[in-house]
Amino acid sequence: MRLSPGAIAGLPAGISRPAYDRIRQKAGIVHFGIGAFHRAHQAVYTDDAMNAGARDWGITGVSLRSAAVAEQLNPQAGLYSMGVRSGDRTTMRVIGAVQKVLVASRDAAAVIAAVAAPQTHIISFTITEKGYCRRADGSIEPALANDASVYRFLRDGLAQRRKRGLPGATLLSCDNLARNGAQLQRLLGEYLDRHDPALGDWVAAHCTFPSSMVDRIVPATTPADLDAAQAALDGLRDAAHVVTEPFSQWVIENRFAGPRPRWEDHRAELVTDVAPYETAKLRMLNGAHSALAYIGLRAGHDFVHQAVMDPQIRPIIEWLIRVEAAPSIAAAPAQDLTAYADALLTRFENSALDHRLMQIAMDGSQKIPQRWLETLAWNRAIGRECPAIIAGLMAWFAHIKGANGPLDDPRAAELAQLRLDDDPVENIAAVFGRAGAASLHPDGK
Ligand code: CS2
Repeated sequence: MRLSPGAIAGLPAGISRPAYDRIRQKAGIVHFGIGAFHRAHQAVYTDDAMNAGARDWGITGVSLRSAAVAEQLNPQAGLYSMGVRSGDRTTMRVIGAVQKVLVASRDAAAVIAAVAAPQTHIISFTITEKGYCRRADGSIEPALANDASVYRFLRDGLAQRRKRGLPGATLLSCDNLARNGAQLQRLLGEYLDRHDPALGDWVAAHCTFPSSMVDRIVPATTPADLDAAQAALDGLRDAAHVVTEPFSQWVIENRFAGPRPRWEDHRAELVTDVAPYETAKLRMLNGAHSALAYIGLRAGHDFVHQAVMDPQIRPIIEWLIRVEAAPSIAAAPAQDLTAYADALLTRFENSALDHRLMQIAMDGSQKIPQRWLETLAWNRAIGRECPAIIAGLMAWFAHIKGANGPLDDPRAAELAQLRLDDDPVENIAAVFGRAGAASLHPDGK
Protein backbone atom coordinates (compact mmCIF):
# COMPACT_ATOMS: atom_id res chain seq x y z
CA MET A 1 0.00 0.00 0.00
CA ARG A 2 1.20 3.53 -0.83
CA LEU A 3 1.77 6.29 1.69
CA SER A 4 -1.40 8.43 1.66
CA PRO A 5 -3.33 10.89 3.85
CA GLY A 6 -5.62 8.10 5.03
CA ALA A 7 -2.74 5.83 5.95
CA ILE A 8 -0.57 8.15 8.03
CA ALA A 9 -2.73 8.01 11.15
CA GLY A 10 -1.52 4.46 11.71
CA LEU A 11 2.21 5.23 11.47
CA PRO A 12 4.51 4.43 14.40
CA ALA A 13 4.41 7.17 17.05
CA GLY A 14 8.06 8.16 16.55
CA ILE A 15 7.37 9.45 13.02
CA SER A 16 6.19 13.05 13.09
CA ARG A 17 3.59 14.18 10.56
CA PRO A 18 1.74 17.35 9.54
CA ALA A 19 -0.08 18.97 12.46
CA TYR A 20 -2.27 21.16 10.21
CA ASP A 21 -5.31 20.50 8.07
CA ARG A 22 -3.63 19.97 4.73
CA ILE A 23 -6.67 20.09 2.49
CA ARG A 24 -7.71 23.50 3.84
CA GLN A 25 -4.40 25.14 2.91
CA LYS A 26 -4.19 27.28 -0.19
CA ALA A 27 -1.02 27.00 -2.27
CA GLY A 28 0.97 30.19 -1.65
CA ILE A 29 4.12 28.86 -3.35
CA VAL A 30 4.74 27.56 -6.85
CA HIS A 31 8.05 25.74 -6.98
CA PHE A 32 9.83 24.92 -10.25
CA GLY A 33 12.14 21.90 -10.10
CA ILE A 34 10.63 19.74 -7.39
CA GLY A 35 13.49 17.28 -7.04
CA ALA A 36 14.79 15.61 -3.90
CA PHE A 37 16.68 18.74 -2.83
CA HIS A 38 13.57 20.91 -2.57
CA ARG A 39 11.70 18.17 -0.73
CA ALA A 40 14.46 17.94 1.91
CA HIS A 41 15.00 21.69 2.19
CA GLN A 42 12.53 24.51 1.41
CA ALA A 43 9.49 22.23 1.74
CA VAL A 44 10.68 21.24 5.24
CA TYR A 45 11.05 24.86 6.41
CA THR A 46 7.58 25.52 5.00
CA ASP A 47 6.13 22.43 6.69
CA ASP A 48 7.69 23.64 9.96
CA ALA A 49 6.02 27.02 9.52
CA MET A 50 2.62 25.42 8.91
CA ASN A 51 3.09 23.06 11.86
CA ALA A 52 3.65 26.20 13.97
CA GLY A 53 0.40 27.77 12.75
CA ALA A 54 1.22 29.56 9.47
CA ARG A 55 -1.52 29.03 6.91
CA ASP A 56 -1.91 28.86 3.13
CA TRP A 57 1.69 28.08 2.28
CA GLY A 58 1.00 24.87 0.45
CA ILE A 59 3.40 24.19 -2.43
CA THR A 60 2.43 23.45 -6.02
CA GLY A 61 5.46 21.68 -7.44
CA VAL A 62 6.36 21.91 -11.12
CA SER A 63 8.59 19.59 -13.13
CA LEU A 64 9.54 21.14 -16.44
CA ARG A 65 9.87 17.90 -18.41
CA SER A 66 9.86 14.59 -16.60
CA ALA A 67 6.68 13.11 -15.13
CA ALA A 68 8.66 10.96 -12.67
CA VAL A 69 8.18 13.10 -9.55
CA ALA A 70 4.50 13.71 -10.39
CA GLU A 71 4.02 9.95 -10.60
CA GLN A 72 5.70 9.53 -7.23
CA LEU A 73 3.89 12.31 -5.38
CA ASN A 74 0.43 12.75 -6.89
CA PRO A 75 -0.87 9.28 -5.96
CA GLN A 76 0.23 10.14 -2.39
CA ALA A 77 -1.59 13.53 -2.47
CA GLY A 78 1.82 15.18 -2.21
CA LEU A 79 2.82 13.44 1.04
CA TYR A 80 6.30 12.01 1.39
CA SER A 81 8.71 10.97 4.07
CA MET A 82 12.22 12.19 4.82
CA GLY A 83 14.90 10.09 6.48
CA VAL A 84 17.61 12.11 8.23
CA ARG A 85 20.71 9.95 8.53
CA SER A 86 23.64 10.22 10.84
CA GLY A 87 25.80 7.27 11.88
CA ASP A 88 23.43 4.33 12.12
CA ARG A 89 20.48 6.46 13.23
CA THR A 90 17.71 7.52 10.85
CA THR A 91 14.96 9.89 11.97
CA MET A 92 11.80 9.64 9.87
CA ARG A 93 9.28 12.40 9.34
CA VAL A 94 6.30 12.87 7.00
CA ILE A 95 6.16 16.24 5.23
CA GLY A 96 2.83 17.72 4.11
CA ALA A 97 3.72 21.05 2.50
CA VAL A 98 3.63 19.83 -1.10
CA GLN A 99 0.09 19.55 -2.46
CA LYS A 100 0.58 18.36 -6.01
CA VAL A 101 3.02 18.25 -8.90
CA LEU A 102 2.33 19.63 -12.37
CA VAL A 103 4.33 18.55 -15.41
CA ALA A 104 4.89 21.59 -17.59
CA SER A 105 5.56 19.63 -20.77
CA ARG A 106 2.12 17.98 -20.44
CA ASP A 107 0.00 20.62 -18.80
CA ALA A 108 1.38 24.05 -19.59
CA ALA A 109 -1.97 25.74 -18.95
CA ALA A 110 -2.12 24.49 -15.35
CA VAL A 111 1.43 25.73 -14.68
CA ILE A 112 0.63 29.16 -16.09
CA ALA A 113 -2.59 29.28 -14.06
CA ALA A 114 -0.65 28.42 -10.88
CA VAL A 115 1.83 31.27 -11.49
CA ALA A 116 -1.14 33.59 -12.14
CA ALA A 117 -3.26 32.48 -9.17
CA PRO A 118 -4.13 35.26 -6.69
CA GLN A 119 -3.05 33.12 -3.72
CA THR A 120 0.45 32.59 -5.18
CA HIS A 121 2.91 34.96 -3.52
CA ILE A 122 6.21 33.17 -4.01
CA ILE A 123 7.58 31.45 -7.09
CA SER A 124 10.73 29.55 -6.23
CA PHE A 125 13.28 27.55 -8.18
CA THR A 126 15.66 24.62 -7.95
CA ILE A 127 16.01 24.04 -11.67
CA THR A 128 19.78 23.36 -11.43
CA GLU A 129 22.47 25.49 -13.00
CA LYS A 130 21.58 24.47 -16.55
CA GLY A 131 17.90 25.38 -16.09
CA TYR A 132 18.83 29.06 -16.36
CA CYS A 133 19.85 28.59 -20.03
CA ARG A 134 22.96 30.76 -19.85
CA ARG A 135 25.68 30.95 -22.46
CA ALA A 136 29.34 30.85 -21.45
CA ASP A 137 29.38 34.68 -21.23
CA GLY A 138 26.40 34.60 -18.84
CA SER A 139 23.78 35.93 -21.28
CA ILE A 140 20.59 34.02 -22.04
CA GLU A 141 20.58 31.51 -24.88
CA PRO A 142 19.14 33.38 -27.85
CA ALA A 143 16.83 30.68 -29.18
CA LEU A 144 15.43 28.41 -26.52
CA ALA A 145 14.53 25.15 -28.24
CA ASN A 146 10.69 24.86 -28.47
CA ASP A 147 10.74 27.23 -25.57
CA ALA A 148 10.15 24.72 -22.83
CA SER A 149 12.30 26.85 -20.55
CA VAL A 150 11.13 28.18 -17.20
CA TYR A 151 11.07 31.68 -18.70
CA ARG A 152 8.19 30.88 -21.00
CA PHE A 153 5.96 29.80 -18.08
CA LEU A 154 6.96 32.84 -16.05
CA ARG A 155 6.20 35.12 -18.97
CA ASP A 156 2.74 33.67 -19.58
CA GLY A 157 1.83 33.44 -15.89
CA LEU A 158 3.12 36.90 -14.97
CA ALA A 159 1.40 38.41 -18.04
CA GLN A 160 -1.89 37.12 -16.67
CA ARG A 161 -1.19 38.60 -13.25
CA ARG A 162 -0.53 41.94 -14.87
CA LYS A 163 -3.67 41.77 -17.03
CA ARG A 164 -5.85 40.95 -14.05
CA GLY A 165 -4.40 43.72 -11.93
CA LEU A 166 -2.92 41.27 -9.40
CA PRO A 167 0.15 42.11 -7.34
CA GLY A 168 3.59 40.96 -8.44
CA ALA A 169 5.35 38.04 -6.77
CA THR A 170 8.65 37.12 -5.17
CA LEU A 171 10.82 35.05 -7.51
CA LEU A 172 13.17 33.13 -5.24
CA SER A 173 16.10 31.25 -6.75
CA CYS A 174 17.43 28.40 -4.60
CA ASP A 175 20.09 27.15 -7.01
CA ASN A 176 23.85 26.98 -6.49
CA LEU A 177 24.71 30.04 -8.56
CA ALA A 178 26.59 33.13 -7.45
CA ARG A 179 24.12 36.02 -6.98
CA ASN A 180 21.32 33.67 -7.97
CA GLY A 181 18.50 36.18 -7.52
CA ALA A 182 20.28 38.89 -9.50
CA GLN A 183 21.09 36.40 -12.25
CA LEU A 184 17.47 35.24 -12.49
CA GLN A 185 16.29 38.84 -12.64
CA ARG A 186 18.76 39.71 -15.39
CA LEU A 187 18.03 36.58 -17.45
CA LEU A 188 14.25 36.92 -17.19
CA GLY A 189 14.71 40.59 -18.08
CA GLU A 190 16.70 39.66 -21.20
CA TYR A 191 14.02 37.13 -22.15
CA LEU A 192 11.18 39.63 -21.71
CA ASP A 193 13.06 42.34 -23.62
CA ARG A 194 12.89 39.97 -26.53
CA HIS A 195 9.34 38.67 -26.08
CA ASP A 196 7.29 41.20 -24.14
CA PRO A 197 9.10 44.42 -23.15
CA ALA A 198 6.04 45.98 -21.50
CA LEU A 199 5.75 42.97 -19.22
CA GLY A 200 9.47 43.40 -18.44
CA ASP A 201 8.72 46.89 -17.10
CA TRP A 202 5.84 45.56 -14.99
CA VAL A 203 8.04 42.78 -13.57
CA ALA A 204 10.79 45.27 -12.70
CA ALA A 205 8.25 47.40 -10.82
CA HIS A 206 6.22 44.67 -9.09
CA CYS A 207 8.38 41.58 -8.54
CA THR A 208 11.48 40.99 -6.42
CA PHE A 209 14.30 38.49 -6.86
CA PRO A 210 16.00 37.82 -3.52
CA SER A 211 19.26 35.89 -3.65
CA SER A 212 19.52 32.91 -1.34
CA MET A 213 22.08 30.41 -0.18
CA VAL A 214 20.77 26.88 0.23
CA ASP A 215 22.68 24.04 1.84
CA ARG A 216 21.77 20.45 2.58
CA ILE A 217 23.34 17.33 1.13
CA VAL A 218 20.62 15.26 -0.51
CA PRO A 219 21.81 12.17 -2.41
CA ALA A 220 19.52 10.79 -5.11
CA THR A 221 17.14 8.26 -3.53
CA THR A 222 18.01 4.65 -4.41
CA PRO A 223 15.77 1.55 -4.53
CA ALA A 224 17.48 0.36 -1.32
CA ASP A 225 16.51 3.66 0.37
CA LEU A 226 12.88 3.09 -0.69
CA ASP A 227 12.95 -0.39 0.83
CA ALA A 228 14.45 0.90 4.08
CA ALA A 229 11.78 3.62 4.25
CA GLN A 230 9.04 1.05 3.65
CA ALA A 231 10.28 -0.99 6.58
CA ALA A 232 10.31 2.12 8.81
CA LEU A 233 6.83 3.14 7.60
CA ASP A 234 5.26 -0.13 8.74
CA GLY A 235 5.03 -1.47 5.20
CA LEU A 236 3.72 1.66 3.47
CA ARG A 237 5.51 2.33 0.17
CA ASP A 238 6.67 5.91 -0.31
CA ALA A 239 7.81 6.38 -3.90
CA ALA A 240 8.85 9.99 -3.15
CA HIS A 241 11.01 9.32 -0.08
CA VAL A 242 14.09 11.51 0.38
CA VAL A 243 17.26 10.85 2.35
CA THR A 244 19.40 13.60 3.81
CA GLU A 245 21.90 14.70 6.48
CA PRO A 246 21.09 16.45 9.79
CA PHE A 247 22.66 19.76 8.64
CA SER A 248 20.46 22.28 6.87
CA GLN A 249 21.01 25.97 6.16
CA TRP A 250 19.07 28.60 4.27
CA VAL A 251 20.14 32.24 4.13
CA ILE A 252 17.73 34.49 2.27
CA GLU A 253 18.03 38.11 1.20
CA ASN A 254 15.13 39.89 2.88
CA ARG A 255 13.53 41.37 -0.19
CA PHE A 256 10.03 40.02 -0.68
CA ALA A 257 7.34 41.55 -2.88
CA GLY A 258 4.50 40.34 -0.66
CA PRO A 259 3.70 37.92 2.17
CA ARG A 260 5.98 35.02 3.07
CA PRO A 261 6.11 32.29 5.71
CA ARG A 262 8.16 33.23 8.79
CA TRP A 263 10.88 30.79 7.75
CA GLU A 264 13.26 32.61 10.09
CA ASP A 265 11.36 31.13 13.06
CA HIS A 266 12.47 27.73 11.78
CA ARG A 267 16.22 28.23 11.41
CA ALA A 268 16.30 30.08 8.10
CA GLU A 269 18.29 33.33 8.23
CA LEU A 270 17.01 36.56 6.66
CA VAL A 271 19.82 38.96 5.88
CA THR A 272 20.44 42.10 3.86
CA ASP A 273 23.41 40.63 1.98
CA VAL A 274 23.64 36.94 1.11
CA ALA A 275 26.89 37.24 -0.86
CA PRO A 276 29.35 36.19 1.89
CA TYR A 277 27.30 33.06 2.68
CA GLU A 278 26.72 32.20 -0.94
CA THR A 279 30.36 32.69 -1.87
CA ALA A 280 31.60 30.59 1.06
CA LYS A 281 29.16 27.82 0.26
CA LEU A 282 29.92 27.73 -3.46
CA ARG A 283 33.71 27.99 -3.19
CA MET A 284 34.24 25.88 -0.07
CA LEU A 285 31.48 23.24 -0.03
CA ASN A 286 30.61 22.94 -3.71
CA GLY A 287 34.21 23.61 -4.81
CA ALA A 288 35.41 20.76 -2.58
CA HIS A 289 32.55 18.56 -3.74
CA SER A 290 33.48 18.91 -7.40
CA ALA A 291 37.14 18.21 -6.63
CA LEU A 292 36.16 15.13 -4.61
CA ALA A 293 34.00 14.01 -7.52
CA TYR A 294 36.52 14.23 -10.36
CA ILE A 295 39.63 13.30 -8.37
CA GLY A 296 37.75 10.63 -6.43
CA LEU A 297 36.33 8.99 -9.55
CA ARG A 298 39.81 8.90 -11.11
CA ALA A 299 41.00 7.07 -8.00
CA GLY A 300 38.21 4.49 -8.33
CA HIS A 301 35.89 5.68 -5.56
CA ASP A 302 32.09 5.75 -5.78
CA PHE A 303 31.08 7.88 -2.79
CA VAL A 304 32.04 11.19 -1.18
CA HIS A 305 32.86 9.62 2.18
CA GLN A 306 35.35 7.24 0.53
CA ALA A 307 37.11 9.99 -1.41
CA VAL A 308 37.42 12.34 1.57
CA MET A 309 38.96 9.57 3.70
CA ASP A 310 41.52 8.64 1.01
CA PRO A 311 44.91 9.80 2.36
CA GLN A 312 46.04 10.78 -1.16
CA ILE A 313 42.97 12.96 -1.73
CA ARG A 314 42.20 14.39 1.71
CA PRO A 315 45.13 16.87 1.78
CA ILE A 316 44.14 18.24 -1.65
CA ILE A 317 40.59 18.85 -0.45
CA GLU A 318 41.69 20.47 2.80
CA TRP A 319 44.09 22.69 0.86
CA LEU A 320 41.34 23.71 -1.57
CA ILE A 321 38.94 24.58 1.26
CA ARG A 322 41.31 26.21 3.74
CA VAL A 323 44.12 27.71 1.66
CA GLU A 324 42.62 28.44 -1.76
CA ALA A 325 38.92 29.14 -1.13
CA ALA A 326 38.50 30.45 2.45
CA PRO A 327 40.89 33.43 2.14
CA SER A 328 39.09 34.55 -1.02
CA ILE A 329 35.86 35.17 0.92
CA ALA A 330 35.02 38.48 2.59
CA ALA A 331 33.20 36.88 5.52
CA ALA A 332 30.22 38.45 7.26
CA PRO A 333 30.82 39.31 10.96
CA ALA A 334 28.73 36.33 12.07
CA GLN A 335 30.59 33.88 9.82
CA ASP A 336 33.39 31.66 11.13
CA LEU A 337 35.06 30.15 8.07
CA THR A 338 37.41 27.92 10.07
CA ALA A 339 34.47 26.34 11.89
CA TYR A 340 32.66 26.08 8.55
CA ALA A 341 35.62 24.26 6.99
CA ASP A 342 35.83 21.84 9.92
CA ALA A 343 32.10 21.14 9.74
CA LEU A 344 32.26 20.52 5.98
CA LEU A 345 34.85 17.80 6.34
CA THR A 346 32.76 16.09 9.02
CA ARG A 347 29.67 16.31 6.81
CA PHE A 348 31.57 14.79 3.87
CA GLU A 349 32.64 11.90 6.12
CA ASN A 350 28.99 10.91 6.81
CA SER A 351 29.10 7.36 5.49
CA ALA A 352 25.38 6.84 6.12
CA LEU A 353 24.57 9.05 3.12
CA ASP A 354 26.23 7.12 0.30
CA HIS A 355 26.46 10.32 -1.73
CA ARG A 356 27.54 9.32 -5.22
CA LEU A 357 30.47 11.15 -6.81
CA MET A 358 28.80 10.67 -10.20
CA GLN A 359 25.82 12.74 -9.02
CA ILE A 360 28.14 15.66 -8.27
CA ALA A 361 30.23 15.13 -11.42
CA MET A 362 27.36 15.86 -13.79
CA ASP A 363 26.97 19.26 -15.49
CA GLY A 364 30.54 20.36 -14.74
CA SER A 365 30.46 23.03 -17.44
CA GLN A 366 27.63 24.72 -15.53
CA LYS A 367 29.13 24.35 -12.06
CA ILE A 368 32.83 25.02 -12.41
CA PRO A 369 32.82 28.80 -12.99
CA GLN A 370 31.27 29.67 -9.60
CA ARG A 371 32.93 26.76 -7.76
CA TRP A 372 36.54 27.06 -8.97
CA LEU A 373 37.19 29.80 -11.50
CA GLU A 374 36.29 32.69 -9.20
CA THR A 375 38.63 31.31 -6.53
CA LEU A 376 41.32 30.85 -9.15
CA ALA A 377 40.92 34.42 -10.37
CA TRP A 378 41.07 35.84 -6.85
CA ASN A 379 44.28 33.94 -6.09
CA ARG A 380 45.86 34.75 -9.44
CA ALA A 381 45.23 38.45 -8.85
CA ILE A 382 47.51 38.31 -5.80
CA GLY A 383 50.04 36.01 -7.42
CA ARG A 384 49.04 32.77 -5.70
CA GLU A 385 48.82 29.41 -7.42
CA CYS A 386 45.97 26.99 -6.72
CA PRO A 387 47.40 23.47 -7.00
CA ALA A 388 44.28 21.83 -5.57
CA ILE A 389 41.89 23.48 -8.03
CA ILE A 390 44.31 22.73 -10.86
CA ALA A 391 44.33 19.06 -9.79
CA GLY A 392 40.54 19.17 -9.86
CA LEU A 393 40.52 20.75 -13.31
CA MET A 394 42.94 18.16 -14.70
CA ALA A 395 40.67 15.41 -13.36
CA TRP A 396 37.66 17.18 -14.92
CA PHE A 397 39.39 17.37 -18.31
CA ALA A 398 39.92 13.60 -18.11
CA HIS A 399 36.26 13.23 -17.13
CA ILE A 400 35.22 15.25 -20.20
CA LYS A 401 37.31 12.92 -22.33
CA GLY A 402 35.27 9.98 -21.05
CA ALA A 403 37.60 8.65 -18.32
CA ASN A 404 34.63 7.85 -16.08
CA GLY A 405 32.11 6.84 -18.73
CA PRO A 406 29.71 8.81 -20.93
CA LEU A 407 29.62 12.53 -20.11
CA ASP A 408 26.45 13.88 -18.50
CA ASP A 409 26.61 17.59 -19.30
CA PRO A 410 24.44 19.91 -21.41
CA ARG A 411 27.58 20.81 -23.40
CA ALA A 412 28.67 17.16 -23.77
CA ALA A 413 28.71 17.04 -27.58
CA GLU A 414 30.69 20.24 -27.89
CA LEU A 415 33.11 19.34 -25.07
CA ALA A 416 33.88 15.99 -26.70
CA GLN A 417 35.09 17.85 -29.81
CA LEU A 418 37.44 20.17 -27.93
CA ARG A 419 41.17 19.69 -28.28
CA LEU A 420 42.53 19.78 -24.76
CA ASP A 421 46.21 19.78 -23.95
CA ASP A 422 48.23 19.68 -20.74
CA ASP A 423 47.98 23.37 -19.97
CA PRO A 424 45.02 23.94 -17.67
CA VAL A 425 44.87 27.66 -18.40
CA GLU A 426 44.64 27.02 -22.15
CA ASN A 427 42.00 24.40 -21.50
CA ILE A 428 39.92 26.74 -19.37
CA ALA A 429 40.06 29.29 -22.17
CA ALA A 430 38.98 26.61 -24.65
CA VAL A 431 36.00 25.60 -22.52
CA PHE A 432 34.91 28.89 -20.99
CA GLY A 433 36.09 31.39 -23.58
CA ARG A 434 39.20 33.40 -24.15
CA ALA A 435 37.70 36.49 -22.58
CA GLY A 436 38.75 34.87 -19.28
CA ALA A 437 37.14 37.50 -17.09
CA ALA A 438 33.71 36.89 -18.60
CA SER A 439 33.86 33.22 -17.73
CA LEU A 440 35.43 33.86 -14.36
CA HIS A 441 32.58 36.15 -13.35
CA PRO A 442 29.06 34.92 -14.01
CA ASP A 443 27.70 38.47 -14.29
CA GLY A 444 30.11 39.08 -17.13
CA LYS A 445 31.84 41.83 -15.15
C1 CS2 B 1 26.59 19.03 -5.05
C2 CS2 B 1 25.45 19.81 -4.41
O1 CS2 B 1 25.59 17.79 -6.80
C3 CS2 B 1 26.35 18.72 -6.52
O2 CS2 B 1 26.92 19.36 -7.39
O3 CS2 B 1 27.76 19.76 -4.88
O4 CS2 B 1 24.20 19.34 -4.79
C4 CS2 B 1 25.56 19.82 -2.88
O5 CS2 B 1 25.35 18.54 -2.34
C5 CS2 B 1 24.59 20.79 -2.25
O6 CS2 B 1 24.75 22.06 -2.84
C6 CS2 B 1 24.78 20.86 -0.75
O7 CS2 B 1 24.05 21.91 -0.23
